Amino acid sequence: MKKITLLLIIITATTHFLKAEDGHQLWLRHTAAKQVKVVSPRKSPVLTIAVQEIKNGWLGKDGAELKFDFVKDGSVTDDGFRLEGNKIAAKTDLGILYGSYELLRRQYLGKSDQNYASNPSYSRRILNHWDNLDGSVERGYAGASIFWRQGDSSLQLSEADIALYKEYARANASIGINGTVLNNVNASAKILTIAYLQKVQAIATVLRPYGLKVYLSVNFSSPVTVGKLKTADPLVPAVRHWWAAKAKEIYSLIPDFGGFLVKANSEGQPGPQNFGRTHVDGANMMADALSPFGGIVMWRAFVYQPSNEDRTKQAYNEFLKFDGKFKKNVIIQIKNGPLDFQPREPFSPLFGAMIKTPVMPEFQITQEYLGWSNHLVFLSTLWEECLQSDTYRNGKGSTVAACTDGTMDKRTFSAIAGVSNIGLERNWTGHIFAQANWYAFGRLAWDNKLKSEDIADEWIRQTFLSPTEKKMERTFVKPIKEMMMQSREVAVDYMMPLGLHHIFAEGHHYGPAPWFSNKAIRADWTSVYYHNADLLGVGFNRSSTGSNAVEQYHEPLRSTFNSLESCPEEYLLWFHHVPWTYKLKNGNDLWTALCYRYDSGLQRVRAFQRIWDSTKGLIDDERFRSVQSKLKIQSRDAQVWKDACLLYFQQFSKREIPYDLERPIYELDTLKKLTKSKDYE
Ligand code: BDP
Repeated sequence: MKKITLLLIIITATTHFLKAEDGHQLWLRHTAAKQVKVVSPRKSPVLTIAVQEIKNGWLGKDGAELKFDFVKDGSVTDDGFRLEGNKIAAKTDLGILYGSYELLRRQYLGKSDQNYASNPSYSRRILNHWDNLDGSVERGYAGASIFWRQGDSSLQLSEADIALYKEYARANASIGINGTVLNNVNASAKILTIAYLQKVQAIATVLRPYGLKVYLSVNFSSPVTVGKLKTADPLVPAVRHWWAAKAKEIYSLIPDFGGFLVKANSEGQPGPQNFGRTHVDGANMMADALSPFGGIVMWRAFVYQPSNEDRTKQAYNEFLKFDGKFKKNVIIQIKNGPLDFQPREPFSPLFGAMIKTPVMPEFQITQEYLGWSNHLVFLSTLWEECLQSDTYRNGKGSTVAACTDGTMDKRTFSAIAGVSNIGLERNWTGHIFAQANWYAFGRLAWDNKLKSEDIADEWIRQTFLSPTEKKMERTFVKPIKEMMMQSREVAVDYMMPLGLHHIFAEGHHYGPAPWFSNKAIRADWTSVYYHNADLLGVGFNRSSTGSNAVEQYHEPLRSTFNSLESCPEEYLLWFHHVPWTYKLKNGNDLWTALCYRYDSGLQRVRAFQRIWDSTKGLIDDERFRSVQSKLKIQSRDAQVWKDACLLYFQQFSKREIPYDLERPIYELDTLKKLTKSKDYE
C-alpha cells in the first residue's frame, strides 16, 4: 500500500514537473513565496487579485507588511503607480494591480531599488485577435482560436474555457494590456447577433477583474446581414438608428464595452464607399452610436484606392484629406509601415501627417511575414525602430511614439494595437520565443520608451531562470539575449535585405517567390511589382523621378530618402531602383552586397543553432528540444530564401555569386515548385 502511494506521489510529481515546463506558464513561473501581509483600504475584485498575486509571488522580506495606498497627486496618471518601500500607490484599483505585477517582477529580477514610478504611455493597450467564429485564426500559427473553437455549436463557456481565459487575462494584465478585440477584422456580421453577444458578455465577465475590456470587429454591412435592412448606407436614418440600437443592446449586456474595430473598403470588406460615402461618414456614424456609452471606434487606415497609384501611398492619400473631420471618439489605426507588416519598412508617413485626428499604431505580433511560429524573430526591435522613428511633424523629436501617445497634442485618449499570436497550443504561441513578442508588445504599449534589450533581459529571466538566479549569466542570459537582439536583422538579411519587400509566395506569405507575377490579379499583390528587377538593377523607384512616395514625408526626411546617396541603406531598394553596379558605403557593388547579406542571414541562423545547443542542460529538456527543432526549420528555410532570391536575381544581374561564399544547394526550378506552405514541411 505504502509503495503504491509513494509511486503515485512520484508519478504525480513527475507529470506536474513535465507539465510545468511545457511553456504554458509563460513568463509567470510559480515561485516559492515568502510570507507577506497585504493591507488594502478597500475591497474589489481587482484588488482581490492583486492581494492574491502578491501572496503567491512575494520574494521580499519574510513576514513583511505591504500597503495599498490610493493617492490623488499628479505624479500618478491613469492606471499608473508608484512603488515606495513596502507601499504601492495608485489612483485606481487597476493601478494597484499593475503596480503589484511590477513589484513582483522587480523582486523576481532581483532589482533592489526601493522606489519606482510608472505611468502608461497609451491609455488603451489592445490585442487584436484575428479569430474567426468558426474557430480558425487568420494568420494564426498556434492552433485554433481560444475564443471560438466550437463555432456555433456551443456558445456556452465551459469550466475549461473559464480557466483558460483567466490565465489569458492574467498574462495580459501582468504586462499592462487592458483591451482585447475578440474577433477578426475580416468580420462576420454574426458577431452582432444576440447568441454571440451573450457569449461576448460571458467572456467579458471573466476578463473584467483583470482590467481587460472587450471590443469587437464589426462588419459594415451588418444592418443588412443581421438587421435585414435594405441598405447599410451610413447617411440613411434607419441605418444610423440600427447601429444606435445595437450599441445600446451591447452596453446593456457589457456596460464597460470598449468599442468597435472596423476594416472598411479594404480587401473585399464592405464600407461606406459602397454607398458613395466616405470613411468619415462611416466612422462618424458608428462614433455617434457608441459615444453615449463612452465607446470608441478604431477605424483602420489599411485601405486600397481603386487606382494604379503606388500601393504604399494609398492610405495617406485616402485619409489625410479627412484630418479633423472625425468625431472625438474615433481613432485611426495605422499599420507600422505604409505597406503591410514587412520584415522592414520605413514608418507610415500618416503618423506624422494627421494632426487633428488621433492615430494609433497597429503592430503585428503574429509572424505572418516573418516565418510564422517556426522562426525565432524577436519583434521588439522592429517596433522600437518604428516608435523611435522621427516623423519631423513638429520638427526634430516628433517620433512616431510622440505622435501617437498623446504627448505632442496633449491628448488623454491614445491607443496602440498588436495583432495577437495566441492560439490553443499548450504554449500559447507555437514557438517558445514567440511568447517574447506578446510580452514585448505589452511592455512597449505600457512604456513606449523601453529598450528592447531590457525587455529581452526581463523576459529571458522570468521565462527560463529561477528568481534572482545569477549562475547562468554568461552561459545563458548573455548569448540568448544577443541572439534575440540580432534575430530581426538576421531575418531581414535572409529574406529581404537592403529594402527589398513583399517578395513572398502568394497567399500564405511563408517562403520566397520573387518570381511571382499574375496578370489576373491586382499588380500590387505580386512580387515583381515590388522589386522591378531588370538588367539594369532592382528596387522600387519611389523618389521624385518615380512614384514620389517620398513626398509624403516631412523634410529633411523627404530629401534624405529621395537621394540615392543619402537614403539609409536599409531602405535603399524601398525608395530606389538601383543599378547592380552601384557602389554601397562599404565599397561593394549592389549585387555583391546582396549576396553577402543573404549569406550572412543564413550563417547567423546557423550560429543561433550553435548558441542554442550550447545551452543544453541549463534549462528543461522539453523547451530546449522544442526550440532546437524550430531552429532546424529556420535554418533550412533561410537556405531556401538565400538560394531562391540569389538564383532568381542572378538572371538579371548576370553576375557570379562571390566565390568565397557557400554555393546554393537547390536548383531554382525546384524552389519555384514550392508554392504551398506545406511544401516546406
Ligand atoms: C494582410 C493579411 C490579411 C489581413 C490584412 C489586414 O494578409 O490576412 O486581413 O492584412 O490587415 O497582411 O486587414
